[in-house]
Amino acid sequence: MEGIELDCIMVHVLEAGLTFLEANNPKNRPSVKGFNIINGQLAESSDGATFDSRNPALLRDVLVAFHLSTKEAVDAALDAAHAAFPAWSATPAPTRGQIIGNMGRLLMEHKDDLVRLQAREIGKTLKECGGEIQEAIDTCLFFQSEGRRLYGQTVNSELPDKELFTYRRPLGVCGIINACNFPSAVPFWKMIPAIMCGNTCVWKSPQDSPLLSFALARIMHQAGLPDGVINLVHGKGSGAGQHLINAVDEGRVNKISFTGSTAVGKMIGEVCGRNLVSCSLELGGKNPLVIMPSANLENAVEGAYWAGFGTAGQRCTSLGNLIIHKDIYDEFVAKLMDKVHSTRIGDSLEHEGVLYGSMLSEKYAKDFLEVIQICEQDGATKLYGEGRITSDNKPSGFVGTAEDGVYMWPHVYAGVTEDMRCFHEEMVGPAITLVTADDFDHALHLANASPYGLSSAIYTNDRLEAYRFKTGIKAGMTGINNSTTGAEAHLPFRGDKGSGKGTRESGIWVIEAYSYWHAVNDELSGKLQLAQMDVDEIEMVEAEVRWDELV
Ligand code: UN1
Repeated sequence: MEGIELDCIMVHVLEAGLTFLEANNPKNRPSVKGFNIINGQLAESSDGATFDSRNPALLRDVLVAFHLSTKEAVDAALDAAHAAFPAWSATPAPTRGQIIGNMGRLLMEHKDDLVRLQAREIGKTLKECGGEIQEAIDTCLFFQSEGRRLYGQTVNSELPDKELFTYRRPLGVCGIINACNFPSAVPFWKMIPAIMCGNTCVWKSPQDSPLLSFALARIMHQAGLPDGVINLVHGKGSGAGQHLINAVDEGRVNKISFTGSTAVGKMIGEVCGRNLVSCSLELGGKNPLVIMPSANLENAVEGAYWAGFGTAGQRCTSLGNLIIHKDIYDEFVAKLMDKVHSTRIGDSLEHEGVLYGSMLSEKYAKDFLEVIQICEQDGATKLYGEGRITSDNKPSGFVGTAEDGVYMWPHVYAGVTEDMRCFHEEMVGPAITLVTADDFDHALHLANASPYGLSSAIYTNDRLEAYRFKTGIKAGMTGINNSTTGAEAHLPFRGDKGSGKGTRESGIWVIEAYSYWHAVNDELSGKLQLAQMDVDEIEMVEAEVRWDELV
């Protein structure tokens, strides 16, 4: 294991099936190779091509090499999921729930190791990784008992001696594709309800968090999950991910659940649509946050700052347009900029108290630097931010050696108006755009003016304004006197407009996404009774109402 320092979780994962790639690996090359998990077994992709998982906060820390899965590998995963489906869907739902409960308990047991592994693989802070693993645990605990419900209904028949019932049935094999910004909570949001309903899954791990995905899949199997119920394939979107989407056209996938960009989501929606296959699409956002004069400005500054720069702005719920009423604009922006100037940035594995760490990967960093150029092209005024942090170009709050990883300055652009591209474009990274509103109606109009509709928020102490905002906004989620981020694991999650279509994630609502209603009628009369036609006719009784007698 030369050249790589192994965390405790790495040892667990190693025992669970990573192998030495090379005896004498050159410096900064991974010393171990990870595998797909197909039918519960470690599997190699057929041509052996690999890609590295690299710590974006410490680029010389290359964790493990993973397979770039081929079409054959994805097909093998689909075969295993299809083969496992009959027995798993016939397993009593409370038993399925029990296994899910075991997963939650194992996540609790390994929480500290998983938090460190996640922080190391995607550069998110330990605090945020802790919150995220907890979200995965909460999801397991919620669906453990849902396995004891999964209720259907009894429905009264219009005919005598006949009973009607509804049952929830699983859809079949689900293709799961998630992004690396929430690499534990989001795949659990998808796969836990999927398997609770009796489906089986092929999970394409995010290309920037394959090791964490591998560890999570191992834990799922340790919890007692039968082989083939969840099959894990690694690779890139254009490779393994695309093979999985193509399998929809081949009639081999019954559901796709995707979290990622709106462009890819639209493509997936087209493929699923033409095959009449159900899909859940959780896509981008340009989440608005409105500040009204009656708000507690200190509280509002905290919320806006966290929404914009927590997770280095890489949540799909991160703040996009900060819409500030003109009467408090100067005061609010002065307070906000004080906080922005003091932002502590660095690797949370090395330094305490950082607000955010590195970008999720070098690719996220490159895309961010490209997209913020739009702000300047549009003529927005830059209040703060100098692109990538280097030793010669760093904010005072940066800690560590900048060149070790991919770190960004926080960026604030002012003077943004509805006619600018940067008002409408999602910018994944630490950048917010400031927009001035003349009054409440204008603020609400601006909040609805982007093509997205994921999260939204307003700070106000006027109850009527809060009411008018929550009834007038077109978004999947709304915070009142709160930031745009921070959805809980048992409330419906997903957006509208360009942010997504279809059913919700989380809570009881997600069950609709992974089951269909089966209506069953049971004719007990021993004869054919025709619905609508053999129903007794009820004659109305002619009765004269004597109104004068009633008064
Ligand atoms: C995401 O960014 O895809 O509400 C998920 C939140 C988190 C989940 C974000 N609980 O910000």
